[in-house]
Amino acid sequence: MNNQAKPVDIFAPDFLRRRQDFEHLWLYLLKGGLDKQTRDSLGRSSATYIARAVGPTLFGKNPIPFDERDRPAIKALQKTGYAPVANVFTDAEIDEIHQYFQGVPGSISGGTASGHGFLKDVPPHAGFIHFHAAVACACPPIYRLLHDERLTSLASAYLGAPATISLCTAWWSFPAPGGAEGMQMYHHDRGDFRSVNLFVYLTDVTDGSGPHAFVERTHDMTVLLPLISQRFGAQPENFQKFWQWMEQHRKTDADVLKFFPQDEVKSFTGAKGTSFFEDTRGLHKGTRPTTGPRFAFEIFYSVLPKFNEEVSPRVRAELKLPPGLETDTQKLSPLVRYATRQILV
Ligand SMILES: O=C(O)CCC(=O)C(=O)O
Ligand SMILES: [Fe+2]
Repeated sequence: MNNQAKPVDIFAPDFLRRRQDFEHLWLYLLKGGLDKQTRDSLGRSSATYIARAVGPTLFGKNPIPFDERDRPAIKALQKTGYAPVANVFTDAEIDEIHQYFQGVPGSISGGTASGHGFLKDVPPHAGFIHFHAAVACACPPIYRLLHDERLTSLASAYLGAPATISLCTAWWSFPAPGGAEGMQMYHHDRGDFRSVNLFVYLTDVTDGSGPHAFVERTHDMTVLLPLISQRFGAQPENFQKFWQWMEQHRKTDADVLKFFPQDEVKSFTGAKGTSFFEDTRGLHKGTRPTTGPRFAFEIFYSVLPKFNEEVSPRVRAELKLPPGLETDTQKLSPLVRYATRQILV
């Protein structure tokens, strides 16, 4: 871990009592110190803790409120790890988002490229351009979505605690030469011990333009353990091999298919606007595009903040937003104000 590279005065009386010492310990536990069973348990406990610490201020004595129409989505998330939802952007908003991201710089990576620049500057051999949350949140349709109380309630009800938006990002993936890299290989996210993502396609996504893929029921031990017990319980060697393999951060497609039949791998193709929630503690990847690029957007809702990222919220009142969007923080619903506090103040 990079914290070990920094000189730390281990003889100082406040060593291990400072905020950053605890953040480093927390990240170590999250990113390698604990097995999945323990990580998921910690996620549940931290949700209980946050619900008790924050819930009374937001909702009084009431449980986390959510729209009854979202009950099936919450159930589907619990059971399979994902849930399609109605398109969150209109076609006109998607056009506006495309326009917006042509005019702001992002981080170019993948293939043999790296650097900072605009979409028009991305070289043909690059794999990605990612736009930072501080840039994305000022795009009016995205700003509106970040403040969508119904979506935030859905995410919170699934998490079991008022959600924190720890990240929102838009990114293009390109059909660059070379093999799958980074998030194009199956992996599980470790942004928090408990989290859920909203993904939105901003271009049409076919098999050739890098569909997102997810291995059903791999997100939470309450569903994964019964599944694997049933599948490999009678073969102790395979059972053990599976859990060791699960802890590897990145996995090949061939290895995934050794443990899971193809029909348990959900591949999300769909027209631009396609929107779905997914618990990315489960195995997933963004398939490497082969025939055309893909533009996507995501919001990462978690129970605790993402400690490996600095908080640098934008000031709402300073954003140049069109009328109709609430920019007075004091006037927001308490849940939305709480959820967006890492990104906007
Ligand atoms: O590009 C994709 O579909 C995968 C993205 C991913 O792995 C993530 O957002 O955690
Ligand atoms: Fe991921």
